Amino acid sequence: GVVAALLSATTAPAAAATAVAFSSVVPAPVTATATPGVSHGITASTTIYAAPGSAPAAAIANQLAARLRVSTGLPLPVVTTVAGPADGIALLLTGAPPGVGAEGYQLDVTASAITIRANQPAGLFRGVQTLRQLLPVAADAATLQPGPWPVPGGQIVDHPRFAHRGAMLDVARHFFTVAQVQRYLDQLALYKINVLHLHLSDDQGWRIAINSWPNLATYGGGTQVGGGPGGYYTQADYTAIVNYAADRYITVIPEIDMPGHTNAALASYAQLNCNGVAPARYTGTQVGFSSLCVPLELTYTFIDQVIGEIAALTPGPYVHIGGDEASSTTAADYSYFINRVQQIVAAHGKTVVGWHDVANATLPPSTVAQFWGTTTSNAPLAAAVANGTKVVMSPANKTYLDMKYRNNTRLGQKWAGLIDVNTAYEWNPGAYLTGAGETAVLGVEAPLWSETLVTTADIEYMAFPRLPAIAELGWSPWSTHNLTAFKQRLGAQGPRWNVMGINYYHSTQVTWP
Ligand code: TNX
Repeated sequence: GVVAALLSATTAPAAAATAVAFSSVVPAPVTATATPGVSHGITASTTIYAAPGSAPAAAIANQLAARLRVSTGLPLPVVTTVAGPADGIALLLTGAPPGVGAEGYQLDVTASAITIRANQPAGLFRGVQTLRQLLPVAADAATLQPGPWPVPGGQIVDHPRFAHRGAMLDVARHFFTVAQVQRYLDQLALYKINVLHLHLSDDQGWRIAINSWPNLATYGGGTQVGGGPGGYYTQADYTAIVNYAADRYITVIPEIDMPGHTNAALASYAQLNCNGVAPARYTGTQVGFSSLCVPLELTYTFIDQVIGEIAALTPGPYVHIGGDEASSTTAADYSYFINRVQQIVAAHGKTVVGWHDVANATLPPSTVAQFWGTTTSNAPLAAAVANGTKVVMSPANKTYLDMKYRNNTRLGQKWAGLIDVNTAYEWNPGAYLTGAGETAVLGVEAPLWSETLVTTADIEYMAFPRLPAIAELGWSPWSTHNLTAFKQRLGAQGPRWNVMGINYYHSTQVTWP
């Protein structure tokens, strides 16, 4: 079966000296069957064929062409006039196995052609990411490279295990610019991540302009951990992020964290405080000290207007309401508050996501709970799941990209433990949390909290190489799960990160070529 296919692919002779192993793809495909001795070279005569009549297919073809022209210098014309497989690279919306769903694809590499077939454009996009990993590392370079550009022959049939494969970026503790977020989106796309969860507000900063409450961004966004200048996204900036993500078939989930983690909002508007007094802005890293004023009716007008503006800017189905660490809110107030906020989000046509703490309130089955605990059982969450709630798995001791790799890691925290590659990879999201089996799990997400992170290099150092481990847990069938094989494939990504300029932790648990 799958394992045999992967093993035979591993031992197949390389089609050319510079060709990559057919089985080196991360996340591991469902099936990968090499055709020994066969390869297809991308050359000056290669044309990229996009499914006729599909603007998204043409856009994906143009993205691929633009990327490869930089490193190969080849013309790689894109045409939309040929329906069938032809010499070159064909991106087709016909002939894919129905079972691969909306994001799956079939990739065939023969001596004469490379063909990706999918049911939906999203599947073409994912298949193109696989094709990129089958090209020599130099294809990922930002400068002209000599080639040649062989792609090893064979067939991959592939689709995701889970619908939700996310990464969270905390832009509140330290602000990151649109360009920095876009760079991260490029990296997420390589590993078939399909959700970017943006943590847009916290005690230390409010990061998105709200027209009806302008001080949130202009004052509440004006600092960050350590007291730097902070920053915020204009609504046009946010839309630019959403669109850039959409071009990579990534859905943005905006989070406004409440009722706790709200000092930046409370500092911006005195009238939101129970005592009518605005606190000072906060630049430390403590949690749990702030709360919106639950008995105050203005609180819900505020939330309605904030969620309304954000929902209108967000094409995806979800709005994340946080709900974590509300230790300055009584249990009764917390339940009342979460109940009202769920109704507000629903009124704006969106589905609620909350950190699993929201299971302490009453959840309709549609509310998604994001598990961030460090244990494998949680009674309120299990009760919500029994009532139909789905779970996104972000166990902090496995998926938290802000945890240190080891004691002397310069960045990060260690409250949930040290996390190196073995720990990040060795758990089964569909069989981890008591009462939340495979069918209750919507997917996985790797949060990156930014108390200690300031630069793009900092983001990358914490995300790589652990993010691809979480991405594989989200995409690949459990039958392919194998730590030794994964670490070989992961190691092979290192040279790609080198040519792409991605800063990564050279974990001693991995052999880097
Ligand atoms: C806990 S995880 C938090 C965040 C911190 C993070 C640091 C969660 C829902 N809340 O406020 O940034 O730990 O690791």
